[in-house]
Amino acid sequence: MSPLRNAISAVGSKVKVLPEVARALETGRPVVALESTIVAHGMPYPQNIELAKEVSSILRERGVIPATIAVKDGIFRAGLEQDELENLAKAGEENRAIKCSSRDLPLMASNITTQQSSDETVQWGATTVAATMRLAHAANINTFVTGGTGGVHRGGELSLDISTDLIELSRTPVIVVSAGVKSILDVKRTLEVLETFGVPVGAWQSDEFPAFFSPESGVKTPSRFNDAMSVARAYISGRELGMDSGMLVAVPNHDPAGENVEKAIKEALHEAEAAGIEGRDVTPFILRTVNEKTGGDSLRSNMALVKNNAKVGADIAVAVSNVQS
Ligand code: PSU
Ligand code: MN
Repeated sequence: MSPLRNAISAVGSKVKVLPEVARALETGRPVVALESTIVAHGMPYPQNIELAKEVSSILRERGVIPATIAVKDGIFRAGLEQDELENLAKAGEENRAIKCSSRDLPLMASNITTQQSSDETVQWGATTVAATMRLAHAANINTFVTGGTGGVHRGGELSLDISTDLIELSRTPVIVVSAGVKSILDVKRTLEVLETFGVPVGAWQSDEFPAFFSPESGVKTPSRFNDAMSVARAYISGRELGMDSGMLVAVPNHDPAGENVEKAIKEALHEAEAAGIEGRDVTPFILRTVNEKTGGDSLRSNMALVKNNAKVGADIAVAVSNVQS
């Protein structure tokens, strides 16, 4: 073995897959990846663990095996044990988890200190949509359910604050099921960038691209997906053509709390700007502030939309496994 190959196996660049998930993948049963940023940083404890359990049940009821993606003690993971998930759910508030995007994966695997991981108490890399896609693909999982993906931030044409999620969608063949991108982002420019990067994007049973809390963004969707089988066929066609891009399936959230949340988001955006909050800290700040302002409505609505996405994602994962077999 060459020295480089030796080094690669020594740092464990492979994903450690939970036995239940590995068995499902070997036998062609559907698996859905779930991200860990939403658990560690996207929602407070204990609502985050409640939601993780409910999402798992929704998937299992439909014959789908859940696989939460994360980095634990420098090891890439697909599928967590129940006690590990509990540990992750408390890790955000206890500063034991850092937000881990694609570029952080190799650094975390070799314990390289980054700006946010200099603290020795860090055990978890909570993976964003981008990092989750990357590890899901490495583990051979093709469908991934989340809440919202990142995108082009407002003013992004000057700040260049554009989420790696969009780059990853262009180069990693995983179907991402989300409620669209938040209205704190620039929805129009996000869709422009996805078009430039050649990413198939569609709204689920709607002609409008959804804006996370609300089904309405005022922007028409580039495509419309009417059923899980058509998503699965489109995905397989892309793979057969040798295309590496993922796909974005945006599911409208019809939870009634939406309006109230929209107003709070606008206020929180002004506050973030006034406080000089930038870059990767913007999303967690906005989510926290909006939840306080809406007396919990945004959290409830966020939980509802993830569960809704899980139902759609489960059907898509089943359809992909049927097309493949
Ligand atoms: N949207 C939410 N909650 C979240 C995120 C998005 O409602 O926690 C997270 C996701 O993990 C997403 C990431 O991938 O924020 C995008 O961060 P950034 O813009 O720094 O790339
Ligand atoms: Mn960013």
